[in-house]
Amino acid sequence: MTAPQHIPATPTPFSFDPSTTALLVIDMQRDFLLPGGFGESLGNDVELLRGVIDPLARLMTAARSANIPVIHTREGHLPDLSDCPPAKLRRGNSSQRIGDPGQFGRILVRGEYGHDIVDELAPLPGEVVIDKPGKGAFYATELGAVLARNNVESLLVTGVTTEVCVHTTVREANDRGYECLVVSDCVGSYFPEFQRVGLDMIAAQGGIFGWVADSATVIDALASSTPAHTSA
Ligand code: C5J
Repeated sequence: MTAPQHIPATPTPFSFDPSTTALLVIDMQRDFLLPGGFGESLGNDVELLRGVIDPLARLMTAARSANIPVIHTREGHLPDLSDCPPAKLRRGNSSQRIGDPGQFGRILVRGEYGHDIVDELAPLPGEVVIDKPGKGAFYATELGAVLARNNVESLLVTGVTTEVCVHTTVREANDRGYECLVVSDCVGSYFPEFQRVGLDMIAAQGGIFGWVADSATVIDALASSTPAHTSA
């Protein structure tokens, strides 16, 4: 336990103890972010997501320097798709479904090139990578156990997409009692309107799901914090 720190945030300052905080990096995968990948094949402008890479890389460096564990997630499925509900398989573009061949291997299938995290944000050896079959990072994963093992109470939440996997995970985390700060320029959506509204929804009603602050503000706070974690 170290002294609580405060990050200027919306709707109020975010109080956190660095020794019980983790940085969650959601689904920064090639399938969503690379030109020519699954996300772009659905008609999306991947540049809107790629803008997250640089600030998130800086935030990850700051978190590692403060000994705050960095936990990565990847959305995807087993090669036989046995963990993908038929309803999820049927969604989306009929010519580009989960498991179909894409430019970077089978779409959202574990072990394929496109399923892995972009090079710029590659996990360091020893960092936890959670493979999740759903939108939420808690559903059917070991994330809850990892957080409990590390005494984590607060999450700095980043990744893509803001309104889908980030929001679902923040809502799951709230229901499990975690305090969540969503880092505004380290989450991304293919839809500018969803990005704006997604962030507004987090902090509305006095912080119904949590807090929002930008990466420069969070990095400043981490730089002046007293670290205490040793591993994830
Ligand atoms: C989506 C995600 N958007 N990681 N996945 O399908 O948000």
